[in-house]
Amino acid sequence: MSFFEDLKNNRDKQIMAISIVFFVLAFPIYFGLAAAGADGSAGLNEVNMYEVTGELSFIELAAGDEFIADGETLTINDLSTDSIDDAEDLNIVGVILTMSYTEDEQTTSNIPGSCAAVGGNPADDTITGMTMHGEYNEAASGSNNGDSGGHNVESFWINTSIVDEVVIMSKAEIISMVDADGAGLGAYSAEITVDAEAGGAGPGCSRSDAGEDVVYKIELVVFDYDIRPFFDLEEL
Ligand SMILES: [Ca+2]
Ligand SMILES: [Ca+2]
Repeated sequence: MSFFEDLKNNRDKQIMAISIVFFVLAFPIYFGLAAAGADGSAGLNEVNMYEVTGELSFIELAAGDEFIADGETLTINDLSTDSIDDAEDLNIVGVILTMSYTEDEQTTSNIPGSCAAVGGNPADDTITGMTMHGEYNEAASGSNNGDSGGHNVESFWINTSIVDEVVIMSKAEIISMVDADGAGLGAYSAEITVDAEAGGAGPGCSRSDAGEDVVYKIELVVFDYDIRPFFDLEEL
């Protein structure tokens, strides 16, 4: 028996078929009306329930690997969004300086090889990074814990608190919070400072710490946002 013949004779299947047709028609109509109400004629200033989502991407401005002497500062200058094609079309919302480092201390002794025997431990070095862009400066310190480590400096000039959230606001308000509106364009620079500490050593042995090797990367953060009317499916 074909599906249609079966359908003619089977009341349950008829009800099911009618229900399917109803929902197939009803859902697009409901969403169409709701979307029109929330989005279309309502305009930018109408307050509604919106879901704020988006995707982050990163553009490398600079990267390197430098030995920075104890007490010295490495300055990374002359960075600019002028080096990026169509930068003005991108929503550049922040900058991230990523650093990683190890530990290098020298042990010396009058008796060759004796330092390995008498031990001693390295002392922690402090590595401080800073990003600068117009009025937006951010700094953060990390430690190699006498071994290795890494940390980031993250600087954002948008309000990230509403990203991936459902909010009751106007589209204009949301845009003012997540759109950098050109604030990410222009010059950038960064600084990395090392404060090295030498650990203790056993008798007849001494330790020194001249600084630290820091691997760094400076990236712009681009946020491609999406503001959609939000419908609570449980309320349908
Ligand atoms: Ca050290
Ligand atoms: Ca060191």
